Amino acid sequence: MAYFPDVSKIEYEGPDSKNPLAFKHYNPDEVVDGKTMKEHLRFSVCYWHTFRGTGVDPFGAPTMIRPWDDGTDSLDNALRRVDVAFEFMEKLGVEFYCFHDRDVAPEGPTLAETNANLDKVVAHMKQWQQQTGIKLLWGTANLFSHPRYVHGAATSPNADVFAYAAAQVKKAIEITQELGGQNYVFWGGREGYHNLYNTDMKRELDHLARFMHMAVEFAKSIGFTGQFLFEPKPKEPTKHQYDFDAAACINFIRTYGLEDYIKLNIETNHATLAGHTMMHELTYASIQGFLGSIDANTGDLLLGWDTDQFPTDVYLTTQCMLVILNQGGLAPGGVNFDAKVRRESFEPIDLFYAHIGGMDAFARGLKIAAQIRKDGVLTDFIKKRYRSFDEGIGKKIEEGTVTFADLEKYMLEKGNPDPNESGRQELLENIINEYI
Ligand code: XUL
Ligand code: CO
Repeated sequence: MAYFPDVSKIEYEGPDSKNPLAFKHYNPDEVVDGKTMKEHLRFSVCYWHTFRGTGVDPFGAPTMIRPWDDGTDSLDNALRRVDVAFEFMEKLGVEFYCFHDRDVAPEGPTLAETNANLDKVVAHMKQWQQQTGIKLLWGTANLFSHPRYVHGAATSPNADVFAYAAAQVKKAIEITQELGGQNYVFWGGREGYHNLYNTDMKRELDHLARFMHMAVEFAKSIGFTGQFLFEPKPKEPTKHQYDFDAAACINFIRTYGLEDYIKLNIETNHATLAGHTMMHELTYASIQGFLGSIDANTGDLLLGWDTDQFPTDVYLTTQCMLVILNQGGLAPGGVNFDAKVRRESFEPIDLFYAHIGGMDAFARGLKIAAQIRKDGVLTDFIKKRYRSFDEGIGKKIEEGTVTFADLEKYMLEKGNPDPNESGRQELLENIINEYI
């Protein structure tokens, strides 16, 4: 049975095509900078927005028209949704998907029944994976929707809630392994606080670290070799999330001795909520060896919350791809569209338009970034800008062979520093515009 009867496989038709159901730039097997686009981009569809998004907002009821969904929390409905998801992903031509445990299967009255539901749906997903070749980029656990997690999961003051969350993550790692998942994500959920009058921050952070160590130890014990990823976000749902930004996450990971096991999954709208650009977050994570994967989306310039829109801005995707190419790619991570269609875009076909647009925007970003790098436009300028550290006193500073006293002597003899040079920001912005 076809759930998208009016859509056939989305093909690459090139930049001149006017077909809204075709790629203009994403040409999976085209080689760019030594790898195919498919290998560079490793696109992933997210289950929660694309197959569970209802369009509900704080002011209004669900709007999405999803003819396949009977609106119940039944197992049948969940199993049918898997059929829909795989038809969608196959037609779109993405290689990967991601999900939370609770996106795919209904919660039962007990943990045992919930796990049994999950096993049934996972078996169905596994069949579809085998049939289509679509793979799991990452799995994760939803530790934030159920009321038991009102005060957080691993940072809850209630030890039983911590235990429940641990049981849930154990199962989520098991099913991720069962499906051959290449990564496992921790996003903070409600790990944070609303008020410090009632919060023991030190104890909560210690608990969160203990939780992650247990996850890593469990993964090891079952031979799960996927990469663990921590996803920064500064606020929402709590006022202050502990996984605030890349810097805070890396500090947490290092403080608690988790640096050999966990990298970061960087999301655009989370970066901007933290007052950073995506390029800043990617660069910060990458230079320290922590950039593992990305959640591709975008916020809205005029709205201060996590709108999770599909990325269509080619400047943004170019900046992402510059950093990703600089570090030699994302694998085993990928580009996961943690993005949702607007509640006004309620027809099933909008799901295709949204993903096609995001994939084309990233394909363009990839091609543009590869050309910028090939021409050495930024790298040559930056190399030249720091050349005073390539020899003489600068070289000694970098090598750590001079002291404050040596530098004082050097400057007393020299009298004044060599003159500064222009940073040429406007010129470089003009040059980048020429590529875009
Ligand atoms: C929430 C968010 C999550 C994570 C996975 O803002 O981004 O969907 O990506 O839990
Ligand atoms: Co995300």
